[in-house]
Amino acid sequence: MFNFRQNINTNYGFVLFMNRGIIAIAVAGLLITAGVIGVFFLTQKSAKGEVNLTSRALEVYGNADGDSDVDENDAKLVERYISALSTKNSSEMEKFVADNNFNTKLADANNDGVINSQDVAQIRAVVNRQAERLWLVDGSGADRSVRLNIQRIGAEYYANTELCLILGLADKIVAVDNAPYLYKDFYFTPAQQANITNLVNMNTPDYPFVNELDLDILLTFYNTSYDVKQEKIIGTDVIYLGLYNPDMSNAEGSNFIQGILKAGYIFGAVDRAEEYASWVLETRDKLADIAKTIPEAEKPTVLMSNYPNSYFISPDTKTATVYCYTDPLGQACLLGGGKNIGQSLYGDEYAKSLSKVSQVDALFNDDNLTAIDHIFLHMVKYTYGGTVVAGVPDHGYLAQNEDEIATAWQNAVSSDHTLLVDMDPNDVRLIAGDFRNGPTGAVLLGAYIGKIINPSYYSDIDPAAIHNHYINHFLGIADYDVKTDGVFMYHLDA
Ligand SMILES: [Ca+2]
Ligand SMILES: [Ca+2]
Repeated sequence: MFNFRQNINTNYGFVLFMNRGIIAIAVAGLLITAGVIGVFFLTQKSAKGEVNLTSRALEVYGNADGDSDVDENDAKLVERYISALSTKNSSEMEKFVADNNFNTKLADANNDGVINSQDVAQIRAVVNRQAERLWLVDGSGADRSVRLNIQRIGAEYYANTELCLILGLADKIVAVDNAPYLYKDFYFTPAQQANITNLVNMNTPDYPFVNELDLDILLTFYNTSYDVKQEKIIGTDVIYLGLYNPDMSNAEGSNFIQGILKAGYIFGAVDRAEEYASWVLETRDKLADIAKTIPEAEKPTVLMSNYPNSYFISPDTKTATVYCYTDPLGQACLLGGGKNIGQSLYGDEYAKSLSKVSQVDALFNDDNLTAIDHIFLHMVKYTYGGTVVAGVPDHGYLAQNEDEIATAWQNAVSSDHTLLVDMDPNDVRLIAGDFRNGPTGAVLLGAYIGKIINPSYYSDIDPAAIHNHYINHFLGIADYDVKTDGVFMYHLDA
């Protein structure tokens, strides 16, 4: 077996302008809209041109001033609050809270219901990594605490595994479930692989087996059976970070960005987490800035759908999924300057939905009202349940050739699919599940889509370079180049 992690870069260079949750970037201009639907809120900047990574308080206890970080400013503010308590009356205290954006919930750093000097000490201990535990609000909105001495990490599915790599934690990962385990030659060095156990199916875990692994923390993929996992896996902090729904239309307000930043505090990699979050936001802004310059009438119409369980894998299936506004696939379409067919099909429901299922006849009739210019078909081969989906071709980081995907593509566009006759089959593409199931939000896929469907507008965007930067710089995997390695997107002329 070959291995891409021969030269792992553990000495991450931090961006020089980085500074605890506030990133100064020299970009002029602000957002605004491209029609009522398809609005992306671009990065909000202060009067000084600084960027906030979160539009709401980072939900880590100790964040007394309600910004995007926990730092010495929070400790000082809690000291001032305690001191004010002894001299001010209640209306003066209300003014203090309002004037300082004082977050009375998060200021209680040890979450014991009282704000006192112990919280000041806890904040400083969080900052210098001396705290025994950290309290935070998880991706489901529930209070949790985690021990900070973390040596043995379990990570579920691609997003959590890749986030751990981004934060430089590969040496501490001791268990992943089946899907990332099958990617081990891509993710891990041979030495790291020797430490890693396959958790197999974490949708319905084998609890005695998981307990034997003595994990300090388990990053869970989704919040179903979250409480059961916490109860049954003894002595392990089970945490749902909330990476599942990135919501690039309002990433600063999303659990996705919050989850990345919270992981920085859990694992002692705050600068790295902030660097990654800011890269996602900057890349999103770059793409959205281009998309908004394209006149609505010029935007190609795009169907974001999937290959398995659909009309595209078997014409006997009469329905197809249409990914809508709130799904990362729908958002990638918008970041690439596409008009999502779901908008005209579903009206108001489009903006509220992850996906809907339509009869194929409604998508591919000949009335020209629903003409589709491009189709992108998302694929998942290895599921969270530890299964392999039948009929889905090999794709992604470790795919070694295009044989299987070429056959699948021929199937998807074959003459049996008579309703596709009005389309150029080369405008149908199969896309790797990695785009949606990793922790990149919609930005990687959005860059690819923009370059394909609006090449002149996205002429300065180099999707392969963005993807390689993600792999080489953020995942820390050297000797990998998406121009020659892996299979991520396919049509006949690819
Ligand atoms: Ca703060
Ligand atoms: Ca307290």
